Amino acid sequence: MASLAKTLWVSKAQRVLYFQRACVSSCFVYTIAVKPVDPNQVAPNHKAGFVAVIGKPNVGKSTLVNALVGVKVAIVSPKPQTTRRVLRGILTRPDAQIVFVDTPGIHAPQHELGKTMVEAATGVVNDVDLVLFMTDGAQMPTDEDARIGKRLDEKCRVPVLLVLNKMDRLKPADVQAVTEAHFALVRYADWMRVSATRGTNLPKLLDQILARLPEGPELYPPDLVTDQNLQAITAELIREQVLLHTRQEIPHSVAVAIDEWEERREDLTHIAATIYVERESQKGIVIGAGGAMLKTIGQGAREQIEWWTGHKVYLELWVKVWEKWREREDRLRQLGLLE
Ligand SMILES: Nc1nc2c(ncn2[C@@H]2O[C@H](COP(=O)(O)OP(=O)(O)O)[C@@H](O)[C@H]2O)c(=O)[nH]1
Ligand SMILES: [Mg+2]
Repeated sequence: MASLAKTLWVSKAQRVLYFQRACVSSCFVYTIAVKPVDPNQVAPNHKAGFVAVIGKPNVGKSTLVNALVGVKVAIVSPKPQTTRRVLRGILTRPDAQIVFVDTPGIHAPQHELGKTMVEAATGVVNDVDLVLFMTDGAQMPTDEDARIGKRLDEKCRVPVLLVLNKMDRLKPADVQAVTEAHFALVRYADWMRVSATRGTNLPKLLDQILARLPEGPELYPPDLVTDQNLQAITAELIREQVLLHTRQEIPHSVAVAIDEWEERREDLTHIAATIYVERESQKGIVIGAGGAMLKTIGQGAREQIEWWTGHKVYLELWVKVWEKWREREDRLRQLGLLE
């Protein structure tokens, strides 16, 4: 798994660009090689394609992508707007390769960061073979769901599958009214009721997806589970721990950057990362009394980073204040949240 995570693959027509990371002190240098795909090796009727998962914040998009890929490629939290950028999770089977495109939740943005997140999410809709429009199927739909449905009706030219998630929470008495209200969200779409956390109906959903994908060779190498490199995953895993352990405005005010990445020994990677917050008071909360909170965050993240690296990690965390970073394009660029 470690070697997969360290490798970043990008597909382009029939060719795959192979990026291999080399570390030079704290900056990362990429070398590029080209590996052509042999069309003769492709199984007959093999399917391959991109499937975007879109919807309002917190409906379970990232949970679904993780469940279908079988590896946690996207962080998840009960707080809205956890996913900040588009990322891919790749499921490879003998008969198909499905590239799931996880997206930030579509909402009415209140700052520059929110704007770039919503633009990124809506921008993928016509770059894929299929759109999964996910809603919280345990509740009546909201105006946000209706706006997304309308946008899909107007703009989306690829098939849409309506996915009603969180069926484990749907009360039997509500089934008919809630389901009908969700059907009214999009003009025409097949649908599936699922529970991403329990895995209910996911094999059926996969069958529905496969039926709508084109035939073709693999788009990514078969052992790759995500297009993110290990530094990006690490920054996200640290941010996830902050989301889990803090409340109120902190989760939205936090960004994480990797400052140093050094493989000190074959079995030990030294990582230094900075957690950015917007105010001094938030810095105090993230550090906690006697550094207790930062320790908890570091421990939770380190265990998961070690799963990806396959060996020990020494994680050094710093907390710094970057006032109003979410409003500033230069900061968003530095964090890789804006191209
Ligand atoms: N009960 C229940 N909770 C779910 C389900 N799927 C996701 N969740 C929870 O919903 C919250 C948001 O999930 P996340 O995947 O981050 O949502 P996203 O913002 O749409 O990507 C998390 O607390 C998940 O555990 C589900 O099928 N049932
Ligand atoms: Mg998400």
